[in-house]
Amino acid sequence: MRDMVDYEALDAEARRILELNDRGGYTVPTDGLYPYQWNWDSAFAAYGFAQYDVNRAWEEMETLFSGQWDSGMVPHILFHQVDERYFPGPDVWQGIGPIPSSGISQPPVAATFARRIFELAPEESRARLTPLWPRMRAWHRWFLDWRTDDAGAICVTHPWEAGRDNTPEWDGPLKRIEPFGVGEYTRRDTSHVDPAMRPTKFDYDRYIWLVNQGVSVNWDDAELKQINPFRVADPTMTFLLLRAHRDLMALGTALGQDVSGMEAEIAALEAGAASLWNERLGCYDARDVVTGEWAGCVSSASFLCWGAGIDQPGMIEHLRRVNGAVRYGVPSHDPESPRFEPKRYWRGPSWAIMNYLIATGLDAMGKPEGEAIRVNTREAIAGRGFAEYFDPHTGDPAGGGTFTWTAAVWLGWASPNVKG
Ligand code: 9WN
Repeated sequence: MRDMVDYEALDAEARRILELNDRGGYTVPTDGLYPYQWNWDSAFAAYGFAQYDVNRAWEEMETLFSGQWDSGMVPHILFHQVDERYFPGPDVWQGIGPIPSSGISQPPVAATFARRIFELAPEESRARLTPLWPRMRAWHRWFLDWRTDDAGAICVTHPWEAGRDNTPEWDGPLKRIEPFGVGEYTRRDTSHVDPAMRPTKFDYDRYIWLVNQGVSVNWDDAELKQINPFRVADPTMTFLLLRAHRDLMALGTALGQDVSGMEAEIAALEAGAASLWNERLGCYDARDVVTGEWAGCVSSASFLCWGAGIDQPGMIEHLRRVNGAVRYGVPSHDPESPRFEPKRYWRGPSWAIMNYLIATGLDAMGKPEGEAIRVNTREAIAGRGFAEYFDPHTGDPAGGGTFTWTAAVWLGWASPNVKG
């Protein structure tokens, strides 16, 4: 394949996408479909920029943290400039931070990428990272204060918080919600993308209802915890926060910051991660905190365990099985499950960013399976472009195009020209 593909042209295209989506200090995930700054997308963007412009990488992080709330929460969307092409916008969310924002967070990968960027360019990074470190510490603390269950796992309070919006893990908890009072609204996403690749109206009604719940208590964390019926202990958040907390502690040590208490927090997160083991399924799984029921899902989030430093017997066999059932892994949901849909968003498609997180975790644990995921991701992107996600059977591009985080992952990891 190497001989037939012009990888230099793809590297150039990836950079062009980052520049195309650059709005000055922050990037949008893709024009039109997502015209604002998203939290975990931005951390990936920073990693992409860092491959050729470290200053711009830190700028991305600084803009993200400029939206941090007094509580420490860093919102999942920052609405820098109102854009009618996205719903729900700032008027619906009514965030209470320093700049208009949503009211929930997203997977905390910023510290993980801050560490990557710091290691790439320590001299240039030190002064930029120093003021960000306490902000990252406060954000992680907010998760530990407001998003843990009794076992110490990190919970999501809205499907959008996990960044894996319509994954089958949320089906059970969402069914318990009657979305009274949501009324009429106009979705914008389905005017940009084929509705067959997006969440359903059933899902959207409940997404909006949950936003309204937050607004009704002015996003007060304690009150929301009382009234919100959606609380799911989630492998995405738990594994990624555990990874990020290890990275934050390493950075804190390098910077001479006060890291006291962090080891105990890591131990608590490890206990939380262990509590997500579904014995019957033989896999890490999401758990509805309200009912205690397991989701019963082998999903791409289950495979974030290695990144968190956990090597549990049985997990590698699941990975081999699901990847063996498709051409372009890692599928976001088990292809052998009746709920698998190869083109619908988080119910089957493969995502380059998840592949990056899973494969780098495998590499760090000395497992050879990560390299095949990297090659697969490279082939999917080289064959069909920088799509939001891919059909795992055919490699067909799906969702939005010219996608920031797909380009970033290409530049930092999937391209054969990456220096390593
Ligand atoms: C809601 C921007 C975001 C990603 C999420 C992805 C999708 C938003 C949406 O797009 O979610 O946050 O409107 O569908 O699921 O992971 O951060 O790329």
